[in-house]
Amino acid sequence: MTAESTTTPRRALRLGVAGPVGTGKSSTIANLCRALAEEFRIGVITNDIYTDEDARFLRSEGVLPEERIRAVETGACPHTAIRDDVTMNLLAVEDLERDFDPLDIVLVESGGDNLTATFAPSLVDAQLFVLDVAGGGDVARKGGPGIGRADLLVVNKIDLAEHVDVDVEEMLSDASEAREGRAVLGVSRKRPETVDALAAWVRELHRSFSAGGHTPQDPGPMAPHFHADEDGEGGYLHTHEEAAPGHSH
Ligand SMILES: Nc1nc2c(ncn2[C@@H]2O[C@H](COP(=O)(O)OP(=O)(O)O)[C@@H](O)[C@H]2O)c(=O)[nH]1
Ligand SMILES: [Mg+2]
Repeated sequence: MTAESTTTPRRALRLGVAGPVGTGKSSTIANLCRALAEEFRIGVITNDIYTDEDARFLRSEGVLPEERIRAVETGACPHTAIRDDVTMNLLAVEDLERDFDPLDIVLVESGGDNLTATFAPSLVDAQLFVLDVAGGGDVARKGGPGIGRADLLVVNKIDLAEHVDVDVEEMLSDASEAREGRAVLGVSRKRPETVDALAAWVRELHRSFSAGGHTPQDPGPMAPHFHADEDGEGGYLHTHEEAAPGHSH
């Protein structure tokens, strides 16, 4: 066991939530707020490409005071804002922490895209990667930095597994193998015990963070990926090299 220092961090625990579009990042944040809002003062930053849809969804869920949910509109490349140049997000997080001081936890939702997006450790202290069973049982085996090395992999919507012919136990065990034993949780908002397990993981992370015993891990840079042009014609291949600040298209 590592020794935990007695210095308490002044700021909130910053927890990123990444994963492909539609897997349930916003729902995961809503679940966590519902489960933890009485214990922790929580704030939320959402990242959308062009809209504040996710922030509006979360406000409509009524899980937090509306003003504690803010949107960052990232423009064309949603990953850049959570990985290469995190300035917009860091400012948003710091403003939120200042305006609602003291906050205990700030959840940052990435603009969903594909399997490649991860948060820079300079923006978040820890990150969840969210997959769902509807994306197919194989996806957990495909790996990538988020699936392989995020602090926690959430396999969401396990209530749907039987409808899409996915064996949840097998998917979870494949994921565990791909992650070399790092944490994996099967979750459904329709199964309260799974949401409780997710909340317990965050509670433990917060305890460790507050005790000074948590070290942010970098899942690694994004794999090269393809962006379609806005007119739908053509596109470009795009890399985010670890050593290169910013990137060229
Ligand atoms: N059946 C089921 N649907 C879910 C669950 N979690 C999220 N969803 C649905 O999945 C869709 C996408 O969820 P959302 O949180 O917006 O995904 P995001 O794009 O990753 O933020 C929505 O229609 C949700 O209602 C779940 O546990 N079970
Ligand atoms: Mg969302």
